[in-house]
Amino acid sequence: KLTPGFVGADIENLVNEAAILAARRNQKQVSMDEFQEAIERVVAGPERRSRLITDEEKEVIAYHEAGHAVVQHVLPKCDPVRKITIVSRGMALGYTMSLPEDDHLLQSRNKFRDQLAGMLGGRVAEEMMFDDITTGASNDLERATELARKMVTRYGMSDALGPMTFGQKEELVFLGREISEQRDYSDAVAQQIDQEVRAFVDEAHDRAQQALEEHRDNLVAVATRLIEIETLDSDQFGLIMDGVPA
Ligand code: NHX
Ligand code: ZN
Repeated sequence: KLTPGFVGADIENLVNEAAILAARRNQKQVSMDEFQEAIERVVAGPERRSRLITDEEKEVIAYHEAGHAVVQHVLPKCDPVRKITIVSRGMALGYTMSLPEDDHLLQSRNKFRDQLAGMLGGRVAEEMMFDDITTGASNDLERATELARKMVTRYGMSDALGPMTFGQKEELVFLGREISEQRDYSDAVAQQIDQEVRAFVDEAHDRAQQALEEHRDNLVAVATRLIEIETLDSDQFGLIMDGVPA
């Protein structure tokens, strides 16, 4: 349940990492704690506690992560938040871990809509709290744009363009065709695709904004707690969202 999307090689890597951690801790057995840490290492890289971060940056990171978490908590089709942290790991200055409760073979448009809003929650929180935005959201924006584009071009989820696919599958492009051959639609359709991708991203941005404006108190409470204790598990986060004082 903790490793959705992992391929065999990822799991091999994770078991190996867990074993190394257990050996380093002089344990004779690998316990769940090592597996947990190993999963996060595989997903995001090793913890970097020695990274120097200014107080201003720490505040931005905390609000960014709190933004993801609150939007994901509020929108019904987002996966539950498992962990929020502002401890650096690999490339990331902070991250919000959410995991599906069960394995699904199919995804729906409304689920994608909620997930897109969750991905933009970090950026929107920055906008709301600091009247400025940072480069930090780059990976979120990349993933959101890629998902929105797939919704339009692969899954036929745009009402304007209808149940059609556009462009060849990436795998076919990999097999050595010229890049120019992958486009099997007109300039006019290219413009429509861009417009529809933008519409999904814009809609997600507006829904994230609405959620955070509605739950601004929670946003502040979660970010404030993150600045204090750096990491929240799902229970700690849930209590804050339920209004239970620390
Ligand atoms: C930099 N990193 O590159 C610094 C060190 C906005 C609070 N100057 O969205 O850490 O800005 O919710 C995989 C995963 C690039 C690939 C994360 C490639 C992050 C992560 C840029 C949090 N959490 N951004 C986030 C973040 C950054 C980055 C990644 C990646 C921040 C943000 C990285
Ligand atoms: Zn983010």
